[in-house]
Amino acid sequence: MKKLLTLFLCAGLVSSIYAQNQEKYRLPGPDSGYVPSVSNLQAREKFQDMKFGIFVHWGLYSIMGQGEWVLHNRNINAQEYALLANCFNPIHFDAEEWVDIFKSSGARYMTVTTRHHDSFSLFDSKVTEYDVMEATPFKRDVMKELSEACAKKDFKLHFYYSHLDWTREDYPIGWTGRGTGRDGSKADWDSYYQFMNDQLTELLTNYGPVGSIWFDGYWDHADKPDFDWHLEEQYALVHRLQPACLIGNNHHVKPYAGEDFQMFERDLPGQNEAGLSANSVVSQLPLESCITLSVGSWGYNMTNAFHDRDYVIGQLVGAAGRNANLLLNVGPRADGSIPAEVVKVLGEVGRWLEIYGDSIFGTRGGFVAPHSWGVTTQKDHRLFVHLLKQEDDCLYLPVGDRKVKSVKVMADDAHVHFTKVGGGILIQVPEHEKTVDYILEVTFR
Ligand code: H79
Repeated sequence: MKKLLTLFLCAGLVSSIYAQNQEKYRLPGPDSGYVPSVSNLQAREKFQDMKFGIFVHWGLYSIMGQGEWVLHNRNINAQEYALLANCFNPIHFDAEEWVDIFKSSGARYMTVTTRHHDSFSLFDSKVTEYDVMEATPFKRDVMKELSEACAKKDFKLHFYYSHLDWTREDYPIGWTGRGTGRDGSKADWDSYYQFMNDQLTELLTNYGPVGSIWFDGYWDHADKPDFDWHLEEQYALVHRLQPACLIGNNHHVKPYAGEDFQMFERDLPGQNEAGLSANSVVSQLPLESCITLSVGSWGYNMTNAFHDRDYVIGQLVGAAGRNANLLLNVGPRADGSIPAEVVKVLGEVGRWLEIYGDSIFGTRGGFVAPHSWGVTTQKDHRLFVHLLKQEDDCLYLPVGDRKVKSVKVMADDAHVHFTKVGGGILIQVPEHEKTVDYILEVTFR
């Protein structure tokens, strides 16, 4: 509890520093002249149509089974931690099997950690020895195998890339990773920036089309108004290499020029339940909410419980109704296997989507804003009303002048009675068994 309180206080403090300093940052502002390419704009639409992706946190930390922040949380010496690489030999890793499991959930893409805050690279990188090829007995390029499996199975591949680093001495030490035994005087921004850009070049050159680069860690320097991440030049590099690749940055503040989508960590857009979105306005960019399936952990955690099917469906629908994708995180074990509980929940969500996917995929947030009873999604001339919590037998829908042709229960196509009232329609919600999401389909003429 004390820990939680400290984190909240800390987050609050950092948030207010953010708010004060965001304008002062030497970062590309909204007028810096970024014009997305046509292919990028098309990719944004396709991205929004996909609606559901799987986030994968996998790395050396998976061996310890205490989440991906273990190096920071336990103040482990980074050189000692690096010895975990000797034990990274995931004999059960099968890229095609992963993709099959992820696809069984109905998801359309995956975003995988190519390199997290601990600095270890899960791909063949020529600019560091701390990668899967040189530092581990495994010596297989995980990203290569995933990119081939994704291409084969028509699944889109996105890359997570950490801006912050808890091992390299050229990284200027920030809020986190202060107990990993580094010599802070060796910080060398030019060297670190070059390293990141070289790795991004590898990632965007060697693995076919990359759906997005998902940056994380910007907040590590939230207390320094003058800290310059040189995002503009880096974003330009990404777009030069792959113009259609979407850039997102998990900075928890309003998007900067050069970014193509906006993410919300552990939150649906417009909410701030996790306390990380206080300064995050909801922009006009495509949106993505990320949550964990394991309760409270991204990287594999041996002791955590898992959320269930209804939780995931509620979040997926809640995101879609707020015009956002859901990125659901899975933390595979160090041996490459995915816990049976995860496989089970993914399959259950997939079976639900087989029936109700038409109300999710290819939709945008409905013109009826989220209410206490649930949300709406829309596609062409149809509005899907997702009753996540039924409060009344009657439901008022403010549809304005639109001419309603029919209202049906999505599950069985049964017609539902409705009457026109001022500014909308009053729907008589049929009696039904309790369900996570009772969907009514309103068709307009
Ligand atoms: O990769 C996963 C996490 O490891 C990483 N992002 C997801 C996708 C992440 N972990 N924690 N956070 C992001 C939240 C950051 C919290 C912060 Fe703070 C609160 C940043 C600023 C305030 C605590 C205090 C950490 C730094 C200062």
